[in-house]
Amino acid sequence: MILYTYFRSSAAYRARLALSLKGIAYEARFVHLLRDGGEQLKPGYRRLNPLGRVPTLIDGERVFTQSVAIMEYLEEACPRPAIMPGEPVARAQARAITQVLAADTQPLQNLAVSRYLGQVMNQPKPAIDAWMRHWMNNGLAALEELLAGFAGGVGSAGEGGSSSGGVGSGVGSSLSGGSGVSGGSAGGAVAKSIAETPFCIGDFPTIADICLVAQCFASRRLAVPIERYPRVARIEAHCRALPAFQVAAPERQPDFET
Ligand SMILES: N[C@@H](CCC(=O)N[C@@H](CS)C(=O)NCC(=O)O)C(=O)O
Repeated sequence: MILYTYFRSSAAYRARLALSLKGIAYEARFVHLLRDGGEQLKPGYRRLNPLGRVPTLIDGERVFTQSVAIMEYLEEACPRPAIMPGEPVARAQARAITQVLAADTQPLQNLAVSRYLGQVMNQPKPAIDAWMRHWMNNGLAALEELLAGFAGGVGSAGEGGSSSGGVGSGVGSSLSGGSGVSGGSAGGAVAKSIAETPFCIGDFPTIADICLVAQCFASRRLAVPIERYPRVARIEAHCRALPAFQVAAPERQPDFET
């Protein structure tokens, strides 16, 4: 496989982490987002990735864009080791965390957005940084609350839950603190609380942990105090100590710059 990546990109970091956790070897091709007006915007690269973003993954003749789609493709093409929980409620929880960060947080801090705020909206750098920090804190605060809900047992399988309520009912119950949680039996990962596991959900790293670690990296660059979010900080520290996370870390990439 070939991965188009940039060390500083949190979205590319997600793809690197998924590949690393699955032990999949790949050739890295570097796309410098700042050099020469941004290599991601050149026509050659845009033929692979029409939005002009990293990452892009090539597997044989196939081209994959969007880090979440890439992670899910890798999970389906190479199921072991898994980076998704096995149980439906836990899968929905992992996807919810993924969406909070990949859909509702990172897009607001992206380079294209900050460039637009500066060049088109004439905003000065301090205002742009304040914008980015605002949305980062917004996402991290929501993440912390979601994790607390999962840890408190709401949204988890609980005692003998039936699976009839399905994913929507389980997650809805967790957010409202209700007791009618659903889910299940298979895997049992969902029943684990954060007190028992160092990960977001269950006892192995999933796409939720991948997104959490990548978001913490992006937020630290703007001096957002991750320690304000103790559960997030704890999970980040635990994951970053694991060899598979270390290999994919920005500072370990050949294109790393200080
Ligand atoms: N939703 C996309 C986001 C990709 C993305 O925004 N990548 C950023 C780096 S983190 C990028 O390439 N930015 C270049 C630009 O904005 O010009 C994904 O998850 O792959």
